[in-house]
Order: sequence, then C-alpha cells, then structure tokens
Amino acid sequence: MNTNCEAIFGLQCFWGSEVKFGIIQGVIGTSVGYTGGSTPDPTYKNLKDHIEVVKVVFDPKLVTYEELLSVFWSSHDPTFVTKRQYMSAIFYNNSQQRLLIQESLEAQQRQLSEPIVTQILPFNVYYLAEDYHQKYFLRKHQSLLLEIGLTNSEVVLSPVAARLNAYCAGFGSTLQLDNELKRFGLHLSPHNHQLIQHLINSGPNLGEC
Ligand code: MHO
Repeated sequence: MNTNCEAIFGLQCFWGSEVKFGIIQGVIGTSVGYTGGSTPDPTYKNLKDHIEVVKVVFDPKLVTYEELLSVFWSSHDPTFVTKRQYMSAIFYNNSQQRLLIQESLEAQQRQLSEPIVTQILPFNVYYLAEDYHQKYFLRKHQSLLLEIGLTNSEVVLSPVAARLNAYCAGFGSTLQLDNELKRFGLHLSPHNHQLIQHLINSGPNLGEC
C-alpha cells in the first residue's frame, strides 16, 4: 500500500475517530489501532505507552491529505490535555505529510486562543486493535453485520463497513446512504434500511466514547 494514501490520527476515543473519517467521501477504508509507544504488542487492556489511533486509507483523487487534516482539526479539541491513551496526535508517513501537518497546525493555531497540544510524530509500528473495537457502532447491530456478510478481518478497511459504521453513529444523510448503497450495489432488507435511516435521522451520537 502506498503510504501516501494512508493517514494516522489520534483524536481521543478511537471508536469515534473511525466514524469521523469513515463518513468522508474519498475515504476507502479505516481501522483502529495502537501506535506512538516504544513497547511491543499493546492491547486495549494493556496499552503500555501507546495511544488510540485511526488509520485512514484514502483515494487522493477524491480527497486530499489536507482535507483530512481539516477533518482532524474540526472534529476534536486540539487544545485539550488528556491522558496519553487519548492524546491528540498526527503521525506522518513521509516528509511531505510532515510539512502539510506543520502548515495546517500553524494555520489552525492562528484561529485559536489556547495553545494546540497536538503532537506531530513519525509513524512507526501500527498494532491493529482487537476485533470488537473495529467499526464499533456497526457491531451494535448484529443483523446488519450479518446481512452485509463481512468477516471480522473483512470489516477492517472495508469501504462499505466504514460508511455503515458512520451511519450507525448517526453521521451523514439519508441521501448519502441511498447513493452509496447504489454505488456499492448493496440491497438491504427493509428492516435494516429503516434502522439506518432512523439512526441517521436521530443525529450524531458517539455516546459512550
Ligand atoms: N468511555 C469508553 C471509551 C472506550 S475507548 C475505545 C470506555 O471507557 O469504555 O477508549
């Protein structure tokens, strides 16, 4: 995979991070995991010195890295100091990403009165999080998961799962839902279709994050 088309962000609870990027047109897959530490093999229960992050795979013809950086800044408070697990951080894959991050941070800082605490760090090893964290909001609806028929490993980085997970957290619109179901050639049962419409109409809800 071309690392130019991958972005890694830490912005508090990774269940919500996966939703915030999963809804963006041009994002073709997301997963959640751990990075940023120096000790091997972190797990959710033993995170060691790592933090919760989302990995975003995108099509640069449809969405740019700069646009993803805008989503990052606008979808959490980068001035908020919290424990390391939930720290605000951007991991760069190459010098071009590093430059774009630095520029966007400076532009962002000009609009804020509090200092930005976001760390800019080189990307190193990524540890995929446990299955039950992947597409957390989609997983709450087992009948939907069953209907789309993806295995645990297919849910990771699946474009369909990224979008459905975001809709299940109340993001997006019913128009986007129907356009994308068509694009994916996916026919949902009336029950599941109504369920997603209802969740979208109820509005964003990352409640447990
Ligand atoms: N408030 C949630 C956060 C989970 S997150 C994946 C919990 O404590 O379960 O860190």
